[in-house]
Amino acid sequence: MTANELKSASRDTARLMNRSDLCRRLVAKLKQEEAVIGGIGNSHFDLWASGQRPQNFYMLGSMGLAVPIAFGVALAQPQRRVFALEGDGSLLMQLGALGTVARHALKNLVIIVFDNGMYQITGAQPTLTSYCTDLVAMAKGAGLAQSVWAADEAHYEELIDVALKGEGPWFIAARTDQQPPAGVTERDAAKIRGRFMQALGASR
Ligand SMILES: Cc1ncc(C[n+]2csc(CCOP(=O)(O)OP(=O)(O)O)c2C)c(N)n1
Repeated sequence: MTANELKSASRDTARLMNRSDLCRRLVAKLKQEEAVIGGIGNSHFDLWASGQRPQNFYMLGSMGLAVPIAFGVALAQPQRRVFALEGDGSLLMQLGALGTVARHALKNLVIIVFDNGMYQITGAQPTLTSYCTDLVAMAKGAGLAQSVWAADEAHYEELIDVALKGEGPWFIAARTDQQPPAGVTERDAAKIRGRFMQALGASR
């Protein structure tokens, strides 16, 4: 089954879900040392709070880098399934990455965007998605045919199951609420990088 064969939602009909809950649901399904890159913003906080796997990387510095980092990992390690978790604000800052992902069509790459319509971590300033911008439409326009809005939690889980088995790249968008993250990442960039590279067998 492909994502296109699953029921689809639109941004307007997608249920407002909770980012911490969605991170926990994802992590609970990981069994094969999949890599997960949590973007700056609350995505990496909730990834951290979902259980600290050494195959998780937590982006502390710049917006928009979860997808490029995940792309690099997926390119270097095609046997490993790689997830990028990104906020809508950060994704909007690095939109060109979607075209790069589409052009290379890595089968092992999954992008999950948590769209809360705001830059929540810096004070809840509204992003473009709270006005008129549809990230799934943008991803499709960038060439990512397998782009879908998750209708609700059960659909989100179905999409993750498909993405864990089927050929990517996948772009899964979830509308999320305004709840604060469930934890705060340890702010030690060197430790985060070292542990991640070691877990991926990429230490120098
Ligand atoms: C290039 C860059 N610009 C601005 C910032 C400051 N900044 C850090 S996180 C963030 C908001 C992130 O918003 P989003 O990705 O939507 O995630 P959310 O906080 O809503 O989870 C901002 C403005 C930064 N770290 N890097």
